[in-house]
Amino acid sequence: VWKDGLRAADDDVPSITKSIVHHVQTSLSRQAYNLDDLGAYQATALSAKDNMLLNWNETQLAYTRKQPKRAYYLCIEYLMGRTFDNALLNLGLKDQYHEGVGKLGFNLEDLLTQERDAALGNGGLGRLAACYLDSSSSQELPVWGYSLRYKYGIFQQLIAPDGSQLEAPDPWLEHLNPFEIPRYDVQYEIRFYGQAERTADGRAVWSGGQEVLALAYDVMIPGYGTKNTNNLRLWESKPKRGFDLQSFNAGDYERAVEASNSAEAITSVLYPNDNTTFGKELRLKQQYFWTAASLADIIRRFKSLEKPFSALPDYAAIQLNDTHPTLAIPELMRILVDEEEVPWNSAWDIVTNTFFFTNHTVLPEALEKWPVPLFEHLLPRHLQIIYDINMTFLQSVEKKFPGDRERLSRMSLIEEGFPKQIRMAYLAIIGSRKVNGVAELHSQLLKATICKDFVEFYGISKFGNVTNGVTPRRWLDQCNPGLSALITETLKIPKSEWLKDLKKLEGLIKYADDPQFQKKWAAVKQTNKERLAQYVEATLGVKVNAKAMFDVQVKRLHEYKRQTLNIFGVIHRYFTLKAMTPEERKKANPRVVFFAGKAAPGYYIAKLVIRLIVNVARVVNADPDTKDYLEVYFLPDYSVSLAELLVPASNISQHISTAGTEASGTSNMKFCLNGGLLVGTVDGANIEIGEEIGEENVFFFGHLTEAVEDLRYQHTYHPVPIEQKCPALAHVLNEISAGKFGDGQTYEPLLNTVRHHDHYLLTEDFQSYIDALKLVDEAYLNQTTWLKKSIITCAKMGKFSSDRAILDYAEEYWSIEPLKVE
Ligand code: DL6
Repeated sequence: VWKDGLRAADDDVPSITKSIVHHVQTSLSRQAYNLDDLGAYQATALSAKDNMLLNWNETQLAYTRKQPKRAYYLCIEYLMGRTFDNALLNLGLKDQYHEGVGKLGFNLEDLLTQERDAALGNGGLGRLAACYLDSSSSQELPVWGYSLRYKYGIFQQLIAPDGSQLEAPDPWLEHLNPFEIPRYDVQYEIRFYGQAERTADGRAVWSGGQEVLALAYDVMIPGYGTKNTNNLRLWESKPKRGFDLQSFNAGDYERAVEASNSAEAITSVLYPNDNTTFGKELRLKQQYFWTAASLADIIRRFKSLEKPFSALPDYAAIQLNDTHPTLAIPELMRILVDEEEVPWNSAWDIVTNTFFFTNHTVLPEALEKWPVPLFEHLLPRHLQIIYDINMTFLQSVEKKFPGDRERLSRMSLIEEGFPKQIRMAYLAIIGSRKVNGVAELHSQLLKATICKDFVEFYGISKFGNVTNGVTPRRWLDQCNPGLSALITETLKIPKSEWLKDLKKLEGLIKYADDPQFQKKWAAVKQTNKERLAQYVEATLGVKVNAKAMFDVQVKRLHEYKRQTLNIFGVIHRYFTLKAMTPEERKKANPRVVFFAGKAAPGYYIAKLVIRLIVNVARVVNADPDTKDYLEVYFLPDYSVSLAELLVPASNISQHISTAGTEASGTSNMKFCLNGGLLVGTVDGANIEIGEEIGEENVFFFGHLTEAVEDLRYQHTYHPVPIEQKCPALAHVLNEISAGKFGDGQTYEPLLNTVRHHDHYLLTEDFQSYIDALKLVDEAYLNQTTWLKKSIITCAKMGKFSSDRAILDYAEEYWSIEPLKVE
């Protein structure tokens, strides 16, 4: 029996309390009478896990029995956030657990906050992967994720007394993790270094070097309103042989544990870089360790079907999420050619029909290249394979474009230089069946830049677009229960219907002008703002004016994302308010500006931006003249959980990258889905959001992508002093220099990025940005039209459900079909 189509009816409250108490006494070996919130959370989560396990087992059994084609999503980051609340929602057991936990003297909301975020990702790329897993289960698609079980996730961000970012480790596995299953029965040996000897038959033997073990941990991914529960398999590195007994016996303990430390180091920490490469050997080791273990697992599963290797593409689609897993291409060639004795050409056919590649950025600094000497040292056989692939590929290019030597050198997998470098994106393109970008503009830019030669070589049909999406379960229902309830009540259909078919939100449009509905809509937003204000008070000890407009920019700190434009805009606003008489000020729209986000620890300029924001906040918030009209906060340690508080509370959010730099953006989708309006440039998915909800509901500003190249040229070759180009911005920069917000010298390197070259074109966009913010103020004064915009924005966001995106991948790329677990 299923209630609301969501769950088996035997999960009643008494059974739930019984199972929680059982876990307290057995799994935790504790007594119920002196249990704290942490213990109560662990026992309750273990009880929910039992429920998930049944579904997970049945799902895996169904896949094994019915042998559908499966997709494997290889992503080096999964930014999962908390699992528990999502698990209860997807299982349809939230109310029962609420009551059951209450009967035991606890409050479910308190227990939920005991869970630490699984922060195994940096930003958009990792969070997208997490949304896609949720959607794959919810859409009953046979998809598994593969990644690494980092012992330390993204660092915890602290703010030092001088305002700068400090980093602390994130030991997220310190306590029991109720949601993972160690699989001691699933282990693979992975080799590094050593020698590769070619044999006469075109194969090779790779031997020697270091061998480590990959041990699997499974994380269950429950679907919403279905039993289907997919799997995320995370690999942990282990030494193959505990420690070196000989050294140990000789009393050399350091040496004895050296090998084991070096093995364990592979999955010890997530690299904290977003949209930039990090050419370290350990990073390359991580990439190979993960792709080799995942492929070994996929091939073992395929071999159990007892089909010829030529059938691999009929049973497996492997998605390369950005270039990080590109080593899977030469690794599959190695397995097929060296181990399974498949002839080279047949192996290449199999490979190029199995892999799919998504690019997530056109920023040159994020394009992965590995120096040949480093690569050869770590993976000697893979280098041979890459050279062989390159030779055959360049021969075919030569055949199509005879005598075009420039083209050959442009398209080669090996970039000439000292040292030579391997171009991973090119390897991913030529080794994949299809390639896509993550928003319309981004996919167009890809075809015109990185992929241009490849489009000319392969034809356009190999290159497509899948616009990103976000899961409405976490990013509406879970984070904004008030809005979810209002939507369900208004649409008069079960929640489970619109949450799985987000276009149904369009049913709200007819209420957009209804004063009663608007009132309820506004009340939900106000409650969410107060909830955020309480959080700020609890963490920063300051009272926020929750009646003011909440203006939010939260994302990784990056020059291209232009948090600088925002903070310079804030300073400009502050000066404008200061220059007003008290009477004039009373007409101003009070605004609270929130920033949050982490900077890569080695990214000097990004860290300076944080420092500036914190110090501007100190000055502005302490000024009695302007305090009622402008507040600024930098909320430390941005995370998925913090986003779940910020997103529902925004009146406007800012997505203001230089045109052509943000591949898509996904938080823009989350804010709009929660009825927050968007201030943005004509970039990434902002454009498609504008197309869906109507440009009149978005505050667009700034130059278009087509103008960017020319403007940069002007800045380099015909620079105009900033005082002339943009006096308002020049004034802001001069005041910072003069020490208005603490020692001006500190910020000079940051200010100089704008004064000279201005690669991200702040001077070009500043005035139109200020004008757009002015329009926001005017629009906000008329709450009736504002609320209408807010309602329409939410109602028209159906396209941006990750369910739509994952179905696009399933149909247009992977050719997999839903398989319902009965
Ligand atoms: O596609 C997900 C996300 C986009 O929304 C962002 O616009 C884009 O910046 C981000 N890209 C990366 C690139 N990572 N690497 N390497 O994170 O992807």
